[in-house]
Amino acid sequence: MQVNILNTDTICAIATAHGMGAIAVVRVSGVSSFPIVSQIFKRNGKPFDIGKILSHKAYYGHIVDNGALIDEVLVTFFKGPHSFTGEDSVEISVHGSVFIQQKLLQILIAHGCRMAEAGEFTRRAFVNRKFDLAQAEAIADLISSESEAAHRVAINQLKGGFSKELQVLRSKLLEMTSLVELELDFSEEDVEFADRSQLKALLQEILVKVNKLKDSFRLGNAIKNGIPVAIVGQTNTGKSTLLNALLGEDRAIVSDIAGTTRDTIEETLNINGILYRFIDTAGLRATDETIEKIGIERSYKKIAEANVVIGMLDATTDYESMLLSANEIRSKVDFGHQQLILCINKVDTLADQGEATLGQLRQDLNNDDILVICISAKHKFGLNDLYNTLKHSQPLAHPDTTLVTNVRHYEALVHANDSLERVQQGLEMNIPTDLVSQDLRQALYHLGSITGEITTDEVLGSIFSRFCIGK
Ligand SMILES: Nc1nc2c(ncn2[C@@H]2O[C@H](COP(=O)(O)OP(=O)(O)OP(=O)(O)O)[C@@H](O)[C@H]2O)c(=O)[nH]1
Ligand SMILES: [Mg+2]
Repeated sequence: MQVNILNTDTICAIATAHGMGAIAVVRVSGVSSFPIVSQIFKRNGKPFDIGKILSHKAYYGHIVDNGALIDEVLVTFFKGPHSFTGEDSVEISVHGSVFIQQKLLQILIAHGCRMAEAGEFTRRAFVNRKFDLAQAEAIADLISSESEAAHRVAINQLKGGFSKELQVLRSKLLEMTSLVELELDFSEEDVEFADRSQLKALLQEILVKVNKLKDSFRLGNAIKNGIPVAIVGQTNTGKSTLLNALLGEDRAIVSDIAGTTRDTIEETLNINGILYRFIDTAGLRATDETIEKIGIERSYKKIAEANVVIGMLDATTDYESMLLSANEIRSKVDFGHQQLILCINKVDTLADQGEATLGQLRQDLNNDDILVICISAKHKFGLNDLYNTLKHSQPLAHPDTTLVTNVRHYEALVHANDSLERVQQGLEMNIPTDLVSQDLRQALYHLGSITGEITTDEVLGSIFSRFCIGK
Protein backbone atom coordinates (compact mmCIF):
# COMPACT_ATOMS: atom_id res chain seq x y z
CA MET A 1 0.00 0.00 0.00
CA GLN A 2 1.34 3.34 -1.00
CA VAL A 3 1.34 5.88 1.81
CA ASN A 4 0.04 9.27 0.91
CA ILE A 5 2.75 11.42 2.43
CA LEU A 6 1.60 14.66 0.82
CA ASN A 7 -1.86 14.70 2.35
CA THR A 8 -1.34 14.51 6.07
CA ASP A 9 -4.31 16.76 6.82
CA THR A 10 -7.53 15.28 8.07
CA ILE A 11 -10.38 16.50 5.90
CA CYS A 12 -14.12 16.77 6.39
CA ALA A 13 -17.16 17.59 4.25
CA ILE A 14 -20.87 16.97 3.92
CA ALA A 15 -21.28 13.97 1.61
CA THR A 16 -25.03 14.18 1.07
CA ALA A 17 -26.93 16.64 -1.13
CA HIS A 18 -27.02 20.24 0.05
CA GLY A 19 -30.00 21.51 1.97
CA MET A 20 -32.42 19.91 4.38
CA GLY A 21 -33.06 16.17 4.33
CA ALA A 22 -34.15 13.40 6.68
CA ILE A 23 -30.53 12.65 7.42
CA ALA A 24 -27.17 13.95 6.24
CA VAL A 25 -23.77 12.30 6.24
CA VAL A 26 -20.58 14.10 7.19
CA ARG A 27 -17.39 12.43 6.12
CA VAL A 28 -13.98 12.66 7.79
CA SER A 29 -10.76 11.17 6.42
CA GLY A 30 -7.10 11.27 7.40
CA VAL A 31 -4.67 10.19 10.09
CA SER A 32 -6.39 12.11 12.89
CA SER A 33 -9.96 11.25 12.01
CA PHE A 34 -10.44 8.70 14.83
CA PRO A 35 -8.93 10.89 17.62
CA ILE A 36 -10.81 13.98 16.40
CA VAL A 37 -14.22 12.29 16.22
CA SER A 38 -13.76 10.51 19.53
CA GLN A 39 -13.30 13.90 21.23
CA ILE A 40 -16.80 15.06 20.25
CA PHE A 41 -18.68 11.75 20.21
CA LYS A 42 -20.21 10.55 23.49
CA ARG A 43 -21.94 7.24 24.22
CA ASN A 44 -24.19 7.10 27.30
CA GLY A 45 -22.72 10.46 28.29
CA LYS A 46 -19.20 9.05 28.38
CA PRO A 47 -16.31 9.83 26.00
CA PHE A 48 -15.76 7.21 23.34
CA ASP A 49 -12.74 5.01 23.94
CA ILE A 50 -10.60 5.14 20.81
CA GLY A 51 -8.90 1.87 21.76
CA LYS A 52 -12.21 0.00 21.50
CA ILE A 53 -13.16 1.08 18.00
CA LEU A 54 -14.36 -1.73 15.77
CA SER A 55 -14.01 -0.95 12.08
CA HIS A 56 -17.11 -0.95 9.84
CA LYS A 57 -19.48 -0.94 12.82
CA ALA A 58 -22.09 1.78 13.35
CA TYR A 59 -22.19 3.27 16.86
CA TYR A 60 -25.15 5.17 18.24
CA GLY A 61 -24.37 8.19 20.42
CA HIS A 62 -24.32 11.98 20.68
CA ILE A 63 -22.28 14.84 19.31
CA VAL A 64 -21.51 17.16 22.19
CA ASP A 65 -19.82 20.53 21.90
CA ASN A 66 -18.62 22.27 25.08
CA GLY A 67 -21.17 20.31 27.07
CA ALA A 68 -24.03 21.22 24.70
CA LEU A 69 -25.87 18.40 22.94
CA ILE A 70 -25.82 18.99 19.17
CA ASP A 71 -27.50 15.85 17.81
CA GLU A 72 -28.18 12.15 18.14
CA VAL A 73 -25.99 10.42 15.58
CA LEU A 74 -24.77 7.16 14.10
CA VAL A 75 -21.01 6.99 13.64
CA THR A 76 -19.18 4.43 11.51
CA PHE A 77 -15.42 4.08 11.69
CA PHE A 78 -13.41 2.68 8.76
CA LYS A 79 -9.88 1.60 9.57
CA GLY A 80 -7.47 2.24 6.71
CA PRO A 81 -6.64 0.74 4.28
CA HIS A 82 -10.11 -0.82 4.27
CA SER A 83 -11.95 2.40 3.56
CA PHE A 84 -12.99 4.35 0.46
CA THR A 85 -9.97 6.66 0.68
CA GLY A 86 -7.61 4.00 1.99
CA GLU A 87 -7.07 6.17 5.10
CA ASP A 88 -8.72 6.01 8.52
CA SER A 89 -12.15 7.54 7.88
CA VAL A 90 -15.38 8.20 9.71
CA GLU A 91 -18.94 8.74 8.51
CA ILE A 92 -21.28 10.59 10.83
CA SER A 93 -25.01 10.36 10.09
CA VAL A 94 -26.85 13.32 11.61
CA HIS A 95 -30.39 14.64 11.34
CA GLY A 96 -30.50 16.54 8.07
CA SER A 97 -30.93 20.08 9.34
CA VAL A 98 -28.72 22.58 7.57
CA PHE A 99 -27.83 24.07 10.97
CA ILE A 100 -26.70 20.71 12.39
CA GLN A 101 -24.63 19.92 9.30
CA GLN A 102 -22.85 23.29 9.41
CA LYS A 103 -22.40 23.14 13.18
CA LEU A 104 -20.81 19.69 12.97
CA LEU A 105 -18.38 20.91 10.29
CA GLN A 106 -17.45 23.88 12.50
CA ILE A 107 -16.82 21.59 15.46
CA LEU A 108 -14.69 19.21 13.39
CA ILE A 109 -12.65 22.12 12.04
CA ALA A 110 -12.21 23.51 15.56
CA HIS A 111 -10.78 20.10 16.53
CA GLY A 112 -8.22 20.03 13.74
CA CYS A 113 -9.95 19.01 10.49
CA ARG A 114 -9.89 21.12 7.40
CA MET A 115 -12.63 21.43 4.76
CA ALA A 116 -12.09 19.00 1.91
CA GLU A 117 -11.57 20.35 -1.56
CA ALA A 118 -13.76 19.19 -4.44
CA GLY A 119 -13.10 15.53 -5.18
CA GLU A 120 -10.44 15.26 -2.48
CA PHE A 121 -11.78 12.02 -0.97
CA THR A 122 -11.72 10.36 -4.40
CA ARG A 123 -8.32 11.85 -5.17
CA ARG A 124 -6.91 10.35 -1.96
CA ALA A 125 -8.45 7.00 -2.90
CA PHE A 126 -6.74 7.23 -6.30
CA VAL A 127 -3.38 8.17 -4.77
CA ASN A 128 -3.76 5.23 -2.36
CA ARG A 129 -4.36 2.97 -5.38
CA LYS A 130 -7.91 2.04 -4.46
CA PHE A 131 -8.71 2.38 -8.17
CA ASP A 132 -7.24 3.99 -11.28
CA LEU A 133 -8.10 7.34 -12.81
CA ALA A 134 -10.62 5.98 -15.33
CA GLN A 135 -12.46 4.28 -12.47
CA ALA A 136 -12.37 7.47 -10.38
CA GLU A 137 -13.94 9.33 -13.29
CA ALA A 138 -16.55 6.57 -13.56
CA ILE A 139 -17.62 7.42 -9.99
CA ALA A 140 -18.35 10.99 -11.10
CA ASP A 141 -20.30 9.63 -14.08
CA LEU A 142 -22.21 7.25 -11.84
CA ILE A 143 -23.27 10.08 -9.56
CA SER A 144 -24.46 12.17 -12.49
CA SER A 145 -26.03 9.33 -14.50
CA GLU A 146 -29.54 10.30 -15.55
CA SER A 147 -30.66 7.16 -17.35
CA GLU A 148 -30.40 3.42 -17.09
CA ALA A 149 -28.09 3.31 -20.12
CA ALA A 150 -25.72 5.96 -18.71
CA HIS A 151 -25.73 4.16 -15.38
CA ARG A 152 -24.80 0.86 -17.04
CA VAL A 153 -21.87 2.42 -18.92
CA ALA A 154 -20.56 4.08 -15.73
CA ILE A 155 -20.87 0.85 -13.73
CA ASN A 156 -18.94 -1.06 -16.40
CA GLN A 157 -16.13 1.50 -16.28
CA LEU A 158 -16.13 1.43 -12.50
CA LYS A 159 -15.81 -2.36 -12.53
CA GLY A 160 -12.60 -1.82 -14.47
CA GLY A 161 -13.46 -3.32 -17.87
CA PHE A 162 -12.04 -0.36 -19.75
CA SER A 163 -8.93 -0.27 -17.54
CA LYS A 164 -8.28 -3.97 -18.19
CA GLU A 165 -8.53 -3.49 -21.95
CA LEU A 166 -6.05 -0.63 -21.74
CA GLN A 167 -3.71 -2.68 -19.57
CA VAL A 168 -3.62 -5.47 -22.17
CA LEU A 169 -2.93 -2.96 -24.95
CA ARG A 170 -0.19 -1.28 -22.95
CA SER A 171 1.56 -4.50 -22.08
CA LYS A 172 1.56 -5.56 -25.75
CA LEU A 173 2.95 -2.17 -26.71
CA LEU A 174 5.55 -2.35 -23.97
CA GLU A 175 6.71 -5.72 -25.21
CA MET A 176 7.03 -4.29 -28.69
CA THR A 177 8.89 -1.23 -27.43
CA SER A 178 11.42 -3.28 -25.50
CA LEU A 179 12.16 -5.44 -28.55
CA VAL A 180 12.66 -2.36 -30.71
CA GLU A 181 14.77 -0.65 -28.06
CA LEU A 182 16.99 -3.67 -27.64
CA GLU A 183 18.13 -3.05 -31.19
CA LEU A 184 19.18 0.46 -30.18
CA ASP A 185 21.69 -0.99 -27.72
CA PHE A 186 23.24 -2.97 -30.53
CA SER A 187 22.88 -0.30 -33.19
CA GLU A 188 26.53 -0.64 -34.21
CA GLU A 189 26.02 -4.26 -35.09
CA ASP A 190 23.03 -3.79 -37.37
CA VAL A 191 20.93 -6.56 -35.82
CA GLU A 192 17.15 -6.94 -35.87
CA PHE A 193 15.78 -8.61 -32.75
CA ALA A 194 12.27 -7.81 -33.68
CA ASP A 195 10.92 -9.67 -36.66
CA ARG A 196 9.43 -6.87 -38.77
CA SER A 197 6.44 -8.79 -40.08
CA GLN A 198 5.55 -9.91 -36.56
CA LEU A 199 5.86 -6.33 -35.31
CA LYS A 200 3.59 -5.10 -38.09
CA ALA A 201 0.97 -7.72 -37.28
CA LEU A 202 1.06 -6.89 -33.59
CA LEU A 203 0.82 -3.20 -34.33
CA GLN A 204 -2.14 -3.75 -36.63
CA GLU A 205 -3.90 -5.69 -33.88
CA ILE A 206 -3.29 -2.87 -31.37
CA LEU A 207 -4.43 -0.21 -33.84
CA VAL A 208 -7.71 -2.01 -34.49
CA LYS A 209 -8.44 -2.12 -30.75
CA VAL A 210 -7.48 1.52 -30.15
CA ASN A 211 -9.69 2.55 -33.07
CA LYS A 212 -12.61 0.54 -31.81
CA LEU A 213 -12.37 2.25 -28.43
CA LYS A 214 -11.96 5.66 -30.07
CA ASP A 215 -15.01 5.12 -32.29
CA SER A 216 -17.16 4.01 -29.37
CA PHE A 217 -17.04 7.59 -28.09
CA ARG A 218 -19.81 8.76 -30.42
CA LEU A 219 -22.27 6.34 -28.86
CA GLY A 220 -20.75 6.51 -25.37
CA ASN A 221 -20.95 10.27 -25.28
CA ALA A 222 -24.50 10.18 -26.65
CA ILE A 223 -25.59 7.75 -23.94
CA LYS A 224 -24.01 9.88 -21.22
CA ASN A 225 -25.24 13.30 -22.38
CA GLY A 226 -28.34 12.23 -24.29
CA ILE A 227 -28.55 10.93 -27.86
CA PRO A 228 -28.83 14.04 -30.03
CA VAL A 229 -32.01 13.96 -32.12
CA ALA A 230 -32.47 16.93 -34.47
CA ILE A 231 -36.05 17.79 -35.49
CA VAL A 232 -35.78 19.44 -38.89
CA GLY A 233 -37.93 20.36 -41.87
CA GLN A 234 -39.66 23.18 -43.69
CA THR A 235 -41.35 25.95 -41.75
CA ASN A 236 -44.78 25.20 -40.25
CA THR A 237 -44.38 21.42 -40.52
CA GLY A 238 -44.98 21.09 -36.75
CA LYS A 239 -41.42 20.69 -35.39
CA SER A 240 -42.06 22.77 -32.28
CA THR A 241 -45.43 21.11 -31.78
CA LEU A 242 -43.63 17.75 -31.79
CA LEU A 243 -41.03 18.92 -29.25
CA ASN A 244 -43.82 20.10 -26.96
CA ALA A 245 -45.76 16.85 -27.41
CA LEU A 246 -42.67 14.79 -26.52
CA LEU A 247 -41.93 16.89 -23.45
CA GLY A 248 -45.53 17.14 -22.38
CA GLU A 249 -45.20 20.90 -21.89
CA ASP A 250 -45.34 24.10 -23.92
CA ARG A 251 -41.61 24.56 -24.22
CA ALA A 252 -41.39 26.04 -27.73
CA ILE A 253 -43.63 28.67 -29.30
CA VAL A 254 -46.04 27.20 -31.81
CA SER A 255 -47.85 29.32 -34.38
CA ASP A 256 -49.15 29.13 -37.92
CA ILE A 257 -46.74 31.91 -38.93
CA ALA A 258 -43.92 30.37 -40.99
CA GLY A 259 -40.52 30.98 -39.40
CA THR A 260 -41.66 31.00 -35.76
CA THR A 261 -38.63 29.21 -34.37
CA ARG A 262 -35.47 31.24 -34.95
CA ASP A 263 -32.95 29.61 -32.66
CA THR A 264 -32.43 25.98 -31.71
CA ILE A 265 -34.12 24.70 -28.54
CA GLU A 266 -32.70 21.66 -26.75
CA GLU A 267 -34.36 19.53 -24.10
CA THR A 268 -33.45 16.11 -22.71
CA LEU A 269 -35.98 13.39 -22.14
CA ASN A 270 -35.62 9.89 -20.73
CA ILE A 271 -37.64 7.42 -22.80
CA ASN A 272 -37.60 3.84 -21.55
CA GLY A 273 -34.21 4.18 -19.87
CA ILE A 274 -32.44 5.99 -22.69
CA LEU A 275 -31.69 9.70 -22.51
CA TYR A 276 -32.40 11.67 -25.69
CA ARG A 277 -31.52 15.28 -26.42
CA PHE A 278 -34.24 16.63 -28.72
CA ILE A 279 -33.30 19.71 -30.70
CA ASP A 280 -36.04 21.82 -32.28
CA THR A 281 -34.63 23.88 -35.14
CA ALA A 282 -35.55 26.81 -37.33
CA GLY A 283 -37.65 25.79 -40.34
CA LEU A 284 -35.72 25.40 -43.58
CA ARG A 285 -36.73 27.83 -46.34
CA ALA A 286 -35.14 30.40 -48.62
CA THR A 287 -35.06 33.73 -46.82
CA ASP A 288 -33.32 37.11 -46.96
CA GLU A 289 -33.93 37.80 -43.32
CA THR A 290 -30.55 37.96 -41.51
CA ILE A 291 -31.59 36.42 -38.19
CA GLU A 292 -33.65 33.69 -39.79
CA LYS A 293 -30.67 32.87 -42.04
CA ILE A 294 -28.41 32.43 -38.99
CA GLY A 295 -31.08 30.19 -37.46
CA ILE A 296 -31.21 28.05 -40.61
CA GLU A 297 -27.40 27.72 -40.64
CA ARG A 298 -27.69 26.46 -37.07
CA SER A 299 -30.31 23.94 -38.17
CA TYR A 300 -27.84 22.49 -40.68
CA LYS A 301 -25.15 22.37 -38.03
CA LYS A 302 -27.49 20.48 -35.69
CA ILE A 303 -28.31 18.00 -38.44
CA ALA A 304 -24.57 17.33 -38.83
CA GLU A 305 -24.09 16.81 -35.07
CA ALA A 306 -27.12 14.58 -34.52
CA ASN A 307 -27.17 10.80 -34.23
CA VAL A 308 -30.79 10.76 -35.32
CA VAL A 309 -32.53 13.20 -37.66
CA ILE A 310 -36.31 13.50 -37.49
CA GLY A 311 -37.41 15.00 -40.81
CA MET A 312 -40.84 16.59 -40.47
CA LEU A 313 -43.15 16.57 -43.50
CA ASP A 314 -46.48 18.37 -43.65
CA ALA A 315 -49.34 16.16 -44.81
CA THR A 316 -51.46 19.23 -45.61
CA THR A 317 -49.07 20.25 -48.41
CA ASP A 318 -49.14 18.56 -51.84
CA TYR A 319 -47.29 15.29 -52.28
CA GLU A 320 -44.66 16.64 -54.68
CA SER A 321 -43.41 19.29 -52.24
CA MET A 322 -43.36 16.67 -49.47
CA LEU A 323 -41.18 14.42 -51.59
CA LEU A 324 -38.92 17.33 -52.52
CA SER A 325 -38.53 18.24 -48.87
CA ALA A 326 -37.88 14.60 -47.91
CA ASN A 327 -35.12 14.36 -50.50
CA GLU A 328 -33.57 17.63 -49.36
CA ILE A 329 -33.34 16.36 -45.77
CA ARG A 330 -32.07 12.98 -46.96
CA SER A 331 -29.21 14.71 -48.83
CA LYS A 332 -27.98 16.21 -45.54
CA VAL A 333 -27.87 12.91 -43.64
CA ASP A 334 -24.74 10.81 -43.43
CA PHE A 335 -26.15 7.29 -43.39
CA GLY A 336 -22.80 5.93 -42.23
CA HIS A 337 -23.47 7.05 -38.68
CA GLN A 338 -26.82 8.82 -38.69
CA GLN A 339 -30.36 7.55 -38.78
CA LEU A 340 -33.16 9.34 -40.61
CA ILE A 341 -36.75 9.08 -39.44
CA LEU A 342 -39.27 10.87 -41.65
CA CYS A 343 -42.48 11.85 -39.88
CA ILE A 344 -45.50 12.61 -42.04
CA ASN A 345 -47.17 15.04 -39.64
CA LYS A 346 -50.72 16.38 -39.40
CA VAL A 347 -52.24 13.07 -40.58
CA ASP A 348 -55.29 14.01 -38.49
CA THR A 349 -56.29 16.14 -41.49
CA LEU A 350 -56.33 13.13 -43.84
CA ALA A 351 -59.25 10.72 -44.08
CA ASP A 352 -56.99 7.63 -44.19
CA GLN A 353 -54.61 8.98 -41.49
CA GLY A 354 -51.80 9.15 -44.03
CA GLU A 355 -51.75 5.46 -45.04
CA ALA A 356 -51.71 6.13 -48.80
CA THR A 357 -49.06 8.87 -48.54
CA LEU A 358 -46.92 6.61 -46.37
CA GLY A 359 -46.96 3.82 -48.94
CA GLN A 360 -46.25 6.17 -51.81
CA LEU A 361 -43.37 7.89 -50.02
CA ARG A 362 -41.70 4.62 -49.00
CA GLN A 363 -41.90 3.48 -52.60
CA ASP A 364 -40.54 6.73 -54.05
CA LEU A 365 -37.67 7.02 -51.56
CA ASN A 366 -36.78 3.39 -52.21
CA ASN A 367 -34.31 3.17 -49.32
CA ASP A 368 -34.77 0.74 -46.44
CA ASP A 369 -32.44 2.81 -44.25
CA ILE A 370 -35.01 5.62 -44.14
CA LEU A 371 -37.76 4.98 -41.62
CA VAL A 372 -41.11 6.62 -42.42
CA ILE A 373 -43.99 6.96 -39.96
CA CYS A 374 -47.27 8.87 -39.69
CA ILE A 375 -47.93 11.14 -36.73
CA SER A 376 -50.08 13.98 -35.53
CA ALA A 377 -47.95 16.06 -33.20
CA LYS A 378 -50.90 18.23 -32.30
CA HIS A 379 -53.12 15.31 -31.29
CA LYS A 380 -50.24 13.21 -29.93
CA PHE A 381 -51.03 10.45 -32.36
CA GLY A 382 -48.26 8.05 -33.41
CA LEU A 383 -45.84 9.07 -30.64
CA ASN A 384 -45.47 5.45 -29.52
CA ASP A 385 -44.49 4.56 -33.06
CA LEU A 386 -41.87 7.29 -32.88
CA TYR A 387 -40.54 6.02 -29.53
CA ASN A 388 -40.20 2.50 -30.90
CA THR A 389 -38.54 3.70 -34.08
CA LEU A 390 -36.12 5.80 -32.02
CA LYS A 391 -35.29 2.85 -29.80
CA HIS A 392 -34.48 0.62 -32.75
CA SER A 393 -32.59 3.37 -34.58
CA GLN A 394 -29.69 3.25 -32.12
CA PRO A 395 -27.11 0.50 -32.14
CA LEU A 396 -27.67 -0.72 -28.60
CA ALA A 397 -24.31 -1.67 -27.22
CA HIS A 398 -23.98 -5.08 -25.63
CA PRO A 399 -24.05 -4.61 -21.84
CA ASP A 400 -20.41 -5.71 -21.57
CA THR A 401 -19.07 -3.64 -24.45
CA THR A 402 -16.65 -0.96 -23.39
CA LEU A 403 -17.84 2.47 -24.41
CA VAL A 404 -15.64 5.54 -24.08
CA THR A 405 -17.72 8.34 -22.60
CA ASN A 406 -15.11 10.80 -21.43
CA VAL A 407 -13.63 13.51 -23.68
CA ARG A 408 -10.26 13.24 -21.94
CA HIS A 409 -10.09 9.51 -22.70
CA TYR A 410 -11.22 10.09 -26.25
CA GLU A 411 -8.49 12.68 -26.84
CA ALA A 412 -5.84 10.38 -25.38
CA LEU A 413 -7.00 7.59 -27.72
CA VAL A 414 -6.84 9.95 -30.72
CA HIS A 415 -3.25 10.89 -29.79
CA ALA A 416 -2.29 7.25 -29.20
CA ASN A 417 -3.79 6.36 -32.56
CA ASP A 418 -1.78 9.13 -34.31
CA SER A 419 1.47 7.92 -32.73
CA LEU A 420 0.74 4.30 -33.66
CA GLU A 421 0.02 5.30 -37.25
CA ARG A 422 3.42 7.02 -37.33
CA VAL A 423 5.00 3.79 -36.03
CA GLN A 424 3.21 1.88 -38.79
CA GLN A 425 4.50 4.26 -41.46
CA GLY A 426 7.96 4.12 -39.91
CA LEU A 427 8.03 0.33 -40.10
CA GLU A 428 6.80 0.37 -43.70
CA MET A 429 9.50 2.85 -44.69
CA ASN A 430 12.26 1.24 -42.63
CA ILE A 431 12.81 4.42 -40.67
CA PRO A 432 15.63 4.30 -38.04
CA THR A 433 14.68 2.35 -34.94
CA ASP A 434 15.20 5.25 -32.55
CA LEU A 435 12.49 7.29 -34.27
CA VAL A 436 10.06 4.37 -34.23
CA SER A 437 10.73 3.84 -30.57
CA GLN A 438 9.98 7.50 -29.84
CA ASP A 439 6.51 7.16 -31.35
CA LEU A 440 5.95 3.93 -29.47
CA ARG A 441 6.82 5.72 -26.22
CA GLN A 442 4.35 8.47 -27.12
CA ALA A 443 1.57 5.95 -27.69
CA LEU A 444 2.38 4.30 -24.36
CA TYR A 445 2.26 7.68 -22.68
CA HIS A 446 -1.17 8.55 -24.07
CA LEU A 447 -2.70 5.18 -23.21
CA GLY A 448 -1.17 5.38 -19.71
CA SER A 449 -2.62 8.84 -19.15
CA ILE A 450 -6.17 7.44 -19.28
CA THR A 451 -5.82 5.23 -16.23
CA GLY A 452 -3.42 7.67 -14.57
CA GLU A 453 -0.31 5.49 -14.72
CA ILE A 454 1.35 8.56 -16.12
CA THR A 455 -0.06 11.83 -14.92
CA THR A 456 0.75 15.27 -13.59
CA ASP A 457 -0.55 17.18 -10.60
CA GLU A 458 -2.11 19.68 -12.96
CA VAL A 459 -4.11 16.99 -14.78
CA LEU A 460 -5.24 15.47 -11.48
CA GLY A 461 -6.22 18.92 -10.20
CA SER A 462 -8.38 19.60 -13.22
CA ILE A 463 -10.06 16.17 -13.09
CA PHE A 464 -10.89 16.14 -9.40
CA SER A 465 -11.94 19.78 -9.19
CA ARG A 466 -14.95 18.77 -11.31
CA PHE A 467 -16.19 16.44 -8.57
CA CYS A 468 -18.44 17.77 -5.84
CA ILE A 469 -17.12 18.59 -2.39
CA GLY A 470 -17.60 15.56 -0.16
CA LYS A 471 -16.86 13.10 -2.97
N1 LIG B 1 -53.76 19.75 -37.76
C1 LIG B 1 -52.54 19.73 -37.26
N2 LIG B 1 -51.88 20.88 -37.12
C2 LIG B 1 -50.63 20.83 -36.61
C3 LIG B 1 -50.03 19.62 -36.22
N3 LIG B 1 -48.79 19.88 -35.77
C4 LIG B 1 -48.62 21.21 -35.87
N4 LIG B 1 -49.73 21.80 -36.36
C5 LIG B 1 -49.97 23.23 -36.59
O1 LIG B 1 -49.02 23.70 -37.54
C6 LIG B 1 -48.64 25.05 -37.26
C7 LIG B 1 -47.12 25.16 -37.18
O2 LIG B 1 -46.65 24.44 -36.06
P1 LIG B 1 -45.22 24.68 -35.43
O3 LIG B 1 -45.02 23.60 -34.44
O4 LIG B 1 -45.07 26.07 -34.98
O5 LIG B 1 -44.34 24.44 -36.73
P2 LIG B 1 -42.74 24.56 -36.87
O6 LIG B 1 -42.32 23.50 -37.80
O7 LIG B 1 -42.10 24.60 -35.54
O8 LIG B 1 -42.62 25.96 -37.61
P3 LIG B 1 -41.38 26.97 -37.66
O9 LIG B 1 -40.86 27.16 -36.27
O10 LIG B 1 -41.97 28.21 -38.21
O11 LIG B 1 -40.37 26.37 -38.59
C8 LIG B 1 -49.34 25.39 -35.96
O12 LIG B 1 -50.52 26.12 -36.25
C9 LIG B 1 -49.70 24.03 -35.37
O13 LIG B 1 -50.82 24.08 -34.51
C10 LIG B 1 -50.79 18.41 -36.38
O14 LIG B 1 -50.35 17.30 -36.04
N5 LIG B 1 -52.02 18.53 -36.90
MG1 LIG C 1 -40.94 25.97 -34.66
